[in-house]
Amino acid sequence: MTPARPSPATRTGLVRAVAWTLGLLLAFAVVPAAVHPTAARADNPVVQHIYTADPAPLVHNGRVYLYTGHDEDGSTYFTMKDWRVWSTADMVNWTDHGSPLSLATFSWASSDAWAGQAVERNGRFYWYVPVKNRATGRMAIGVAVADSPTGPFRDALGRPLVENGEIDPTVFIDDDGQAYLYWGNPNLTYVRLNADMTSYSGSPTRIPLTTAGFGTRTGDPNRPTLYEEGPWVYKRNGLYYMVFAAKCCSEFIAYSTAPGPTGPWTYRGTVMPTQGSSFTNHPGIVDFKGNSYFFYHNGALPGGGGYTRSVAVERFSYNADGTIPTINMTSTGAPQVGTLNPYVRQEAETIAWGSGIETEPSGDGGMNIGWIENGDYTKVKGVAFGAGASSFTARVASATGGGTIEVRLDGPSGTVVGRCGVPNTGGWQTWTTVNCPINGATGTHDLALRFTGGSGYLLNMNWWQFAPAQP
Ligand SMILES: [Ca+2]
Ligand SMILES: [Ca+2]
Repeated sequence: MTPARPSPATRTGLVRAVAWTLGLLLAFAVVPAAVHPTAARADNPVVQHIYTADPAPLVHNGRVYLYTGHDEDGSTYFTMKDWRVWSTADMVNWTDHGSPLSLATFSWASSDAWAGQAVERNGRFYWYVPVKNRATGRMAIGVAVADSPTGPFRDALGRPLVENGEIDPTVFIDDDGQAYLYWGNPNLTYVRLNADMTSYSGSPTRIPLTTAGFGTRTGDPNRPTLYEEGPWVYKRNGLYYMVFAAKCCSEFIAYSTAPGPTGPWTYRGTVMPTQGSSFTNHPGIVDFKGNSYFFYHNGALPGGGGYTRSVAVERFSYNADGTIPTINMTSTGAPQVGTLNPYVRQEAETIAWGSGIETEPSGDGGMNIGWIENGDYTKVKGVAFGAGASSFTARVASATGGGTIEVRLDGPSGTVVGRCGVPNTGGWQTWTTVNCPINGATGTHDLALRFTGGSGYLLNMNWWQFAPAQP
């Protein structure tokens, strides 16, 4: 599908810079050398191979699906053309599901694939996004629908759902089944969605932006409250929460609560202070497997900043009275929940930390990793080998001389437990399966797949799987 291997020069520079930064950090890390010196501890940002922004998590069937925007490499404005989907079962190993929604999905949209949110209802997935309406030149809210959380999504209406020149939709379905769409900058508006999730009843209604409801901003007579944009509405223990980007610029994350979905709102203070070298931030909150998680974005990747952002996540606990504690950005991220099973097929694009790789839609189905050069690697965390693995299988393709997959425990410089050669297969999307013996992989370890070979691109990988040693 990409026979010419177009060189993502900026991206390659980015990931190389990540690797360099990690190397520098490791070089100066005060860690006993005997303790896996190359096991990178960082799990934030969630994605390393592209810039991501405006997180919207959704819990479905034992996974967190993360819907994000996508900042173009080297961007100097909010130049955004598509949205991305990622998912995880353990909060650290994230699977790249590619881009099932883009500006091209909306025939009436011209630009600005900005911050949206997806929700499930009756087995269908509805993704609300702001885009510029070509006909009016104003920002409008579109809705896309799919039968799977990873799409493909199609335009549900062929026109905007609502349009008032404002952005940042959040969607919430109350316990009684009534759904609400909230959005806006500089105003904050809601409308009651019908059960079909693609039409509404009544008129869009403005939420009064009072200082009691949304805090006091000083220095801007046009914006007397802290509310700026990016609302995220949900309900917990009977209390309604509206988390939002506050003040500008730089933004911080604040929140308000209310006894009902339409208010009255009471300002509750800061969730995340201004941090992280992006002048915007954007909240998303879910509970998953007994924990609460706060998603946000910053400029933490090399080359990162206000227009080249990255989504990150922290675990947190509500205070006993339901208030949200102050949450700080970390490079550590959320701890892993559970382990990864190496004895079932795992996608190559399931990654805790990647260096030098890219992803693309695969002719073999789903996504594959590619643009792999000598020394590039992927790492997954917490792989439960148990009594031991006997062999490793990988689905691979190569239009060049191929290379070697080094199977390493704990990190890209960790113990080699196997080496798999990958031959020329006749094309970047001409797939074959390679297999090699494994020795010494027992217990639970991080796993690095490190790629070695000559110059240029070596191979693509779609998936991998270990076989257990016979008892
Ligand atoms: Ca590369
Ligand atoms: Ca795959």
